[in-house]
Amino acid sequence: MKIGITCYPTYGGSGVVATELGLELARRDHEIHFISYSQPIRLIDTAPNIHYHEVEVSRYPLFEYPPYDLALATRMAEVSQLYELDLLHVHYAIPHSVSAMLAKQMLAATPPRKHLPFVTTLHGTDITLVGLDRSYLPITRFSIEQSDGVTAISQYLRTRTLNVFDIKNHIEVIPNFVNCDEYVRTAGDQKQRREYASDNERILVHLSNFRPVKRISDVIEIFERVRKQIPSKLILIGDGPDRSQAEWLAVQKGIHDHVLFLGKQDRVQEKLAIADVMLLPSELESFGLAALEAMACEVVPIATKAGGLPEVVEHGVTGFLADVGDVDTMAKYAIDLLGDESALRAMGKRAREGARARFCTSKIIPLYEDFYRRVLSQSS
Ligand code: GMT
Repeated sequence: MKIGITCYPTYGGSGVVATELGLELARRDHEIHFISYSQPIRLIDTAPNIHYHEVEVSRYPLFEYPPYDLALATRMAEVSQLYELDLLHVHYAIPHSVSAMLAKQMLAATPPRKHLPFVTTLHGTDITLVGLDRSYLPITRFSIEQSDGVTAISQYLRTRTLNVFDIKNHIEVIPNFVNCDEYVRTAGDQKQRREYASDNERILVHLSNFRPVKRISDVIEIFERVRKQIPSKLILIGDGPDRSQAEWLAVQKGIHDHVLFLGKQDRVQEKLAIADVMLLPSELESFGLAALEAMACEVVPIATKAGGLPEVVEHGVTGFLADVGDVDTMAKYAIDLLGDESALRAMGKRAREGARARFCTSKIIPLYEDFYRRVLSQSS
């Protein structure tokens, strides 16, 4: 198939999933065309069947808000016609599904009249936050209804979308995935540990875009409690609005020397694989891709029971779950586990097995391929 993929090319989880999906589909001999305002950050590997088309948005003094969604729709239509795409797959409803809807209408109305179905994948904040804003809700609902296929990354998000938006579409749940060959703990990675921690120290890790929903201050609070009992370091991967607040909190608590802010990283698997535990105390996660990536690397997630996280992490088996804000309980889980080497390694192995059994690319990518085929056969 020839597939156009649009996503936010930055560090958000939806862009990561979209890019990894495109790369995996390309490995399965599909022709992939990324259409976005900049090259997706994980689009490092290239291949002859992977193309990237930049969307140029013209700046003009009149445009206080440059109309990216219109430029995107135009580029989607151009690329679809030029490369004879079979379908578009957009990640994150706003504004991508609206642009895809416009591109589809333009192509249908303009000779030689091409039929271009589009699939929308819902990731979370496009529904739970942005879609609930009255200024976006009606158009988000409309573009979801107009999609030829809709997928959600967890049961939680599917149910929430159906309830909040009151739409009648079928929403297929296709969970997020991880490449279990790339996200793996190796002996070589363990040598890298020494760059960050001494041999007697444990490593806790957090990976996010440092937005308020991630509750970064809870990460620091948990680590402060852990550090009092277990010699350890905290590695923070990513960047975003709450980073400086977290840095300041670490200084105030006198633990700044043990908290390592690495910023944005290209190959997060190499950093994850040296850690023992991941802290993910989010207010909400419709899936929690970071937890899954950690699990594949035998890193035990300690997360909240929020949203779709219980679909990823099995409490007491592949990780631990606590109430949002309950930093004492999350710290206790970490302290007990980090203090018991054999329990830690056994849970790490179960975490990887959990990831492998349900969320490996080999299991999930064929679900997307089947879904595309169904959309193509139903909408032609
Ligand atoms: O977590 C974020 O703030 C980024 C956001 C996104 O759309 O880029 O992540 C959402 O999609 C990820 C990939 O599907 C999920 O793993 C995250 O759980 C989800 N975030 C939230 O629901 C807050």
